[in-house]
Amino acid sequence: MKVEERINKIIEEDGSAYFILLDPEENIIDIAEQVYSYVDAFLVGGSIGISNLDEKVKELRKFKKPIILFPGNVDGLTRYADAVLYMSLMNSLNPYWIVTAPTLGALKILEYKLEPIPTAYLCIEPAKKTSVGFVGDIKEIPRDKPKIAALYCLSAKFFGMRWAYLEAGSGAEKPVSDEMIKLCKKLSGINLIVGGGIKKPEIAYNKVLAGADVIVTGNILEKDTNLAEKFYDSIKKAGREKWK
Ligand code: 1GP
Repeated sequence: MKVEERINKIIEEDGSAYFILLDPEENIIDIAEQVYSYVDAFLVGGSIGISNLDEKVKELRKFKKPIILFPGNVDGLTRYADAVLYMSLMNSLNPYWIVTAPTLGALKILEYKLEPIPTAYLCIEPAKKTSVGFVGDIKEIPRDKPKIAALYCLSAKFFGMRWAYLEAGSGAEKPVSDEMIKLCKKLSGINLIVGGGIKKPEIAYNKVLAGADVIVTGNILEKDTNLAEKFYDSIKKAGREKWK
C-alpha cells in the first residue's frame, strides 16, 4: 500500500495521525529508538544543512514505519525513504521555493522511486522568526488572519494538491491557532498537517479537535522522548472525539 493511502486509512480509522519530525543533524536513530511505537510516520528533514542522509535514513528503516522526506532543499532527498512531501512554499516571495526547488528535485524523486505527496507548505506567523522563515523568504501569513491561510488552502486544493502543511516554524513561540485550522478545514476540506511550536499534548489535542488531520512535533522530543507516548495518546483521543 502506498504511504499516502496508509496515512489516509489511519486518519479514517483514528480520526488523526501523529508524525515525528527527525532533523538529520541530530542523533535521529537514538530518538527513533525511543519513540517509534508512538508514531504513524517519521518525517525527515530540516531547513539548514543535511549530512549523511542516506546512511541515517537507511538505518531508520529498521523501525518499519513509513519514512516521509520533508526536504529543506534539493539535497534533502534519499532513495532509502518511502515518500516525500512534494511541497510548494506557496507564500514565499522567492519563486525558487514556490516552484524551482521542487522542479529541480523532480527527476531525482522519479529515479529514487519516492512517492510524491503533493503539499502546499504555508508559513504562518511567527515562522518568520524561525529558520524556515529566513531560508524560505516568506511573506508571512498573520496569525490573526485565518481567512488568508484558508484561501491558500482552497487555492492548493484547486491546484490539485491533496495536503496543506500549516507551519508556525520549528521551535516557534506559538503554534498555529485553532481558529485558523478550523477555517482552513471548513473552506477547503484539504488534509491538514499542523506543526511548529506544539509543545504540550493538550495543545495537540485541541489542534486535532479544530480540524488537524496530522500533528507534527520535532524539537520537544529532542528534549524529552518520553513525551511521544503522551502526544500520541492525546492526538488519538481527540481523533476519536472528533468523529462523535
Ligand atoms: C517544523 O512543524 C515542524 O517544521 C515541527 O516543529 O520542532 O516546533 O515541533 P517543532
